[in-house]
Amino acid sequence: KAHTTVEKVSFDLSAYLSKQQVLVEAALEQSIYVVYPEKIYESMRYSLLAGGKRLRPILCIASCELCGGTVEMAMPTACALEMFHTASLIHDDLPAMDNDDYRRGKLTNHKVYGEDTAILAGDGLLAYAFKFVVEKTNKVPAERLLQVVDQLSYAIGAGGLVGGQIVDLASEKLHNIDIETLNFIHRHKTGVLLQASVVSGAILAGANDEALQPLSRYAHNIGLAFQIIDDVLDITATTEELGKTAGKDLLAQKATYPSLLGIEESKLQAQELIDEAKAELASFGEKAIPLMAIADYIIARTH
Ligand code: GRG
Repeated sequence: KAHTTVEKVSFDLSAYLSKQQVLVEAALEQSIYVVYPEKIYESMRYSLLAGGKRLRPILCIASCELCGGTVEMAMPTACALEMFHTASLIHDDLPAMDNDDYRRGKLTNHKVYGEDTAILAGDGLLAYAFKFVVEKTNKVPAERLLQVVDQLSYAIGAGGLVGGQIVDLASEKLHNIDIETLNFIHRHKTGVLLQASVVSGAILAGANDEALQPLSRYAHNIGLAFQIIDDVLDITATTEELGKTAGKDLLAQKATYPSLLGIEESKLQAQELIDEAKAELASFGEKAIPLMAIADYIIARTH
């Protein structure tokens, strides 16, 4: 298979990720200023700049570069993707949803600013993300920008994040959910935005369908693998921290990939998805090394 040859090329992924993270962080830092009414801008900035891996922006930039575009072309969309992601996390953490006190190692938005402001901070980020893409993107034809806006709006709506979240909420009340429902939830809560990240980067660079299709399948596969690994890490971290009984309790409590398939089978399936994702990139040759390495990172990550 073609991807085994590229694996031999040495590529320092952690250096690549840190470099991209620094660029994204700098762009995000400048994306929102605090003006009157200060409270809303402060709360939007609080969550947007609370850290995180910046995976979606990095995927967008990598895909844009793979298709012949530049970092500059992709950056406003990359920032918008992080704004969407952050908005969804703020809302997900609310008492009416997951009711979490901590996110990215810091107090959640509603814990700091109150529930009312946290709802508005999510709304503000959602709206501003579109404005940011339209206003800040340079050197990209308007038609491409329109396609990007189409991709993004689909990904955050009922066809994506919102749709995944509502099925997730409904399934929490059930004891057993099947693997199809679990796949639906993760595909929509995670996969669709990762897909939009990769596809919008490629669109900005002017990629044609021949390039967009395999990239879209790549993103779909890494999205599901990402979630499977997340579930596995949840169990293994709980077992390490609190002992075997706690790990088993967690396995029994929630419908996750490890609880439906077992830990080993879950890892195998994730590896298969990663292999398939990398195979999709074969026709791009060495230029696809960053995206290949990101796929490997998803399965190798430990937190
Ligand atoms: C407001 C757009 C919007 C949606 C509302 C609340 C909701 C509907 C959807 C929730 C979606 C959700 C919480 C998905 C989980 C996505 C996920 C995999 C989060 C973890 O992502 P990482 O690991 O996190 O990339 P960091 O912190 O590194 O960015």
